[in-house]
Amino acid sequence: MISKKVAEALNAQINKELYSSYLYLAMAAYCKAEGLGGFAKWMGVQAGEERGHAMKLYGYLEDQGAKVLLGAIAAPPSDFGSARRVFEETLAHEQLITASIHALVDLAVKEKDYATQGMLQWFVNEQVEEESTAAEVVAKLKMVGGDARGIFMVDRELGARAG
Ligand code: OFO
Repeated sequence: MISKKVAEALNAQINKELYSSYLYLAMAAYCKAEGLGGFAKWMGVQAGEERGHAMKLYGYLEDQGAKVLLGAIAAPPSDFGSARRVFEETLAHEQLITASIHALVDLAVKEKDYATQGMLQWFVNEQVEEESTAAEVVAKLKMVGGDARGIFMVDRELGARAG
């Protein structure tokens, strides 16, 4: 059994993960409209992964006999300015999520909730990967600048993401 405080915080994190999914879906729609099918594919797969993160927390709350409470999901932006901005915003968003996960770990430690600490470790590790992947794409896009051929190549590479 987990405390009310921890259950509330995990429910709030479910909302953040679902917003992440919604944000990446909005980015997918933007990229597709800009003719960047590979970027759109990558973002679509990412949106699915974020839903998976929400469901991991959902399942954990259920396993702990806590009630899942779903709140309203905020509307994401629809215009991101450029392909590079898309990934800069992705990186900034993932950094926010990392801070949010770390705050959850702090709470679980404070509450002496060992099971939640263990469950959250997966998210701590996942965030290292999420930030590193986004930073790598930002670096590539900085390198190619406005060069259409370079963007085309990054688009092809992102389009190869399985999912
Ligand atoms: Fe992108 O890791 Fe969940 O939110």
